[in-house]
Amino acid sequence: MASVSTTTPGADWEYAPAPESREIVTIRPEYGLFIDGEIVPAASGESFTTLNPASEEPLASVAQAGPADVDRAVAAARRAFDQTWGQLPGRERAKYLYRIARAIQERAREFAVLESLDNGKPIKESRDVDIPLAAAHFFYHAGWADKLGYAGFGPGPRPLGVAGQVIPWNFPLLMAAWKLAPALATGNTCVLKPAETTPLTALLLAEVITEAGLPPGTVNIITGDGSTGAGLVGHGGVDKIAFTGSTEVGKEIQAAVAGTGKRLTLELGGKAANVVFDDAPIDQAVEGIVNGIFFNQGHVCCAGSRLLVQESVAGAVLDRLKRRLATLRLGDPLDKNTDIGAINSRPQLDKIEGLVAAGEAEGAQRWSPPCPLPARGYWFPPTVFSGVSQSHRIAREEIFGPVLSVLTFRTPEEAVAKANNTPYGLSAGVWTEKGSRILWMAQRLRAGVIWANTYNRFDPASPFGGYTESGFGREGGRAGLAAYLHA
Ligand code: TAP
Repeated sequence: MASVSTTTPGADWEYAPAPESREIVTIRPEYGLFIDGEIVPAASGESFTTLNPASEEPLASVAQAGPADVDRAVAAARRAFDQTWGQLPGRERAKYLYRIARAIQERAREFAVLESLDNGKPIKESRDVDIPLAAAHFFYHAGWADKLGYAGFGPGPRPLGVAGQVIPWNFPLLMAAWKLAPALATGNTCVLKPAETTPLTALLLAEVITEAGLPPGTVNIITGDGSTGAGLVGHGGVDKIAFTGSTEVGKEIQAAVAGTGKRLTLELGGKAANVVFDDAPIDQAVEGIVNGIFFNQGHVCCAGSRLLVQESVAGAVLDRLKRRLATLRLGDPLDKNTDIGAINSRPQLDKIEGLVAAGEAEGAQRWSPPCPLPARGYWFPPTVFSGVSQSHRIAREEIFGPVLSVLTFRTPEEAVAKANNTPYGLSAGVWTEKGSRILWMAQRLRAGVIWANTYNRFDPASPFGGYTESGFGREGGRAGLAAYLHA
């Protein structure tokens, strides 16, 4: 594994560093809450610090919203629903959403650099995946806003009202777009709570929303920790809760919302199987395995964290996988050559280290390519466990890091049984040259999304969501609109 920080230009065909400039981003020392179209301090005056996980450098101080701020934000969203945004026809709402989409595109580089600084993800991912997809979600939903009456929801589908939305840190701007775009397209107003470790791109989005001229209160962004999220979930003025995050918190939210009449969608964790048959094109499958688990440092709910490989090709697949992993470059997230960036936070790094230690203690074989880690910041090398059995914790629990557990199978039936042996049901991958086998597998795998001969492909037109402990409800496509409309 090459480390960007140790490269010598010209030697051994190493890459020279190609850092993206952070000049394009102006990070203010302090950020307030975005409520009723204005930036305001938290009523309590409390704040917290958001860090660059690649260097542990403090980036900014951010307001910590408490109950009084949640109240203000929900009241502002209610007024906008009753008096302005909620009264607009779909064709007018669409114009605002198109404006937001175009502004994200125009400021894409700024958003990408800020996302990589605050989250630790490589610039090539924020630049090529997160930001373009966030813009695509606004474009896609802008197109729906004036066509809802023809989408099979009856002649005059009605919005729910005020949506309370809580999102995680792994795709901060993209998750904000997944939540806001369908809610706004269908005529709802929003109170969004970003994750504590990654609030900055949501606050830049507040600037875009202001410039796009949305009526004050249509979108409110309240930063804070889990207690802010819990306050929003429990607020009596909210009609719908949309949550993306861990299964553990999702269960708490489901219990809190039960019996209140609030509508709820939960997008939770996963432990996906990426199934490679012996007739798969091995080189493409290896690329798919790498993309499946090492994209975004494995901080991906639908990550292909369990590789199920047919026994007859297991040795060949593992050899090629290891050779490929030795070429991945870990280091400075702002370097355009970087494949693997920083782990988002100290607690997440602790969680990964704890589960990896459990994997070793339970007898699985751990392997990583030679990989010097930067001295400061939160880092974990790409790691592969072989000899994993289904009962191992690393085969059952979501690690949410760059750690792959490899299991084998002999028959398609065994592959299905092992793939489905999980409390989760978010995603799966199938690698085979036979179309009939893809369909056979897709009918039997219990997962919301199944990729065939590819992995981690996202499109706003394609509904995304899970079963069982991965949650319920869909985001994207026509199904995603339904989550914000009265049935
Ligand atoms: P969580 O700890 O569940 O946090 C998610 C969000 O909820 C954060 O904004 C968090 O605030 C907030 N929160 C924490 N406790 C809360 C409570 N009691 N009530 C309301 N809100 C609360 O998850 P995470 O560690 O940020 O994200 C990783 C998890 O998200 C993984 O399990 C991953 O699989 C899942 N995820 C799922 C999907 C989909 S689409 N299924 C997509 C991305 C991620 P703080 O940040 O301040 O803690």
